[in-house]
Formats: sequence, structure tokens, C-alpha cells
Amino acid sequence: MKIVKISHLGIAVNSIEQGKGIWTDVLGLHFEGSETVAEQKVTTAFFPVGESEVELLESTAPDGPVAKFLEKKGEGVHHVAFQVENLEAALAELKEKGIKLIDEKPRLGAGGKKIAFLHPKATNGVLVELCE
Ligand code: CMX
Repeated sequence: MKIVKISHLGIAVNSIEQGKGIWTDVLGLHFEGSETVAEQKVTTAFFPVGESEVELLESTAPDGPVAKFLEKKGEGVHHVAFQVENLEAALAELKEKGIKLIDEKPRLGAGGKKIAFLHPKATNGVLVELCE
């Protein structure tokens, strides 16, 4: 498999509205816009940084993955997303190597990108997203 770059860093926040000021007013990033991804039970907000982005994640439902993360750990880095050249091939390769996957097949994430998650137990406690 070939990782091309860090696509984004996902940061779980209680509220995008209340949390985004530090990223824009203080750190000087540009707020590109937000999008709700119903399937993931999150609203995302993107702030480009060079070729990568910061993604703030606010939960839209108490039983969603980000709500559970916030309840357990509080606000903080939720996942790191790597852009890969061929997501299906990368997943097949990881499965073949016995790596614990959350998604064996790509699903659709923010911006209509194909995404899939690896289980944090397989990657030193860090939730890893692959996207294409
Ligand atoms: N980073 C690191 N570890 C995490 C984690 C995260 N983001 N989320 C959960 N975990 C850990 C928990 O701490 C827990 O560890 P322990 O067993 O040591 O206590 C373990 O994983 C299980 O966690 P849980 O709270 O019981 O939750 P679930 O097993 O129900 O779900 C996970 C965990 C990772 C499988 C689930 O959150 C998931 O499927 N995530 C992928 C989808 C997602 O996060 N979507 C939101 C972002 C969408 C986007 O960017 O578009």
C-alpha cells in the first residue's frame, strides 16, 4: 500500500461553534466550511494547513462514535487520516496481514471521499482512517 500524505487530523470537540475560534482567530487558520455526515453521526469542520487539514468533529447523536469518545476521554485528537493511492487494495493488503479493521470495505465520508477505519488496538491506540 502507498500512503500519499496526512489528509487530516480529526479532533473531537464538544461544540464546533465554541471550539473553532482558537483555530481561526488565534492560530490563523481559514475555516473552509462544515458538513454533517449522517452515517457517522458527526458534523465536521475543516481548516486547511498546507496539503493537510485540521478536522473538528462534533457529535450529532449521543450514541455516535464521537459522543462516546468525548464521554470517555474528553476533547482531543480523535483520529489521524492518511490519503492512500488505492483504498480497496490497501484494505485487502491489511486484511491479508491480519490487521484488525473496522471497515473491510470503503464507505463515504465528508466531501464524498471513500474512507475506512483501522481499529485503534491495531495501531498503538490511535484510530487510523485511510481515505482516497
Ligand atoms: N482513538 C483511540 N482509541 C479509541 C477511540 C479513538 N478515537 N475510540 C475508541 N477508542 C478505544 C476506547 O478507548 C476503548 O479502549 P479500551 O477497550 O482500552 O477501553 C476501545 O477503543 C473501544 O471503545 P468503545 O468506547 O467501547 O467504543 P466502540 O468499541 O463501540 O467503538 C471504535 C470504538 C473505534 C470501533 C468506533 O469509535 C469506530 O468505529 N470509529 C470509527 C468511526 C468514527 O470514529 N467516525 C467518526 C469520524 C468520522 C469522520 O471523520 O468522518
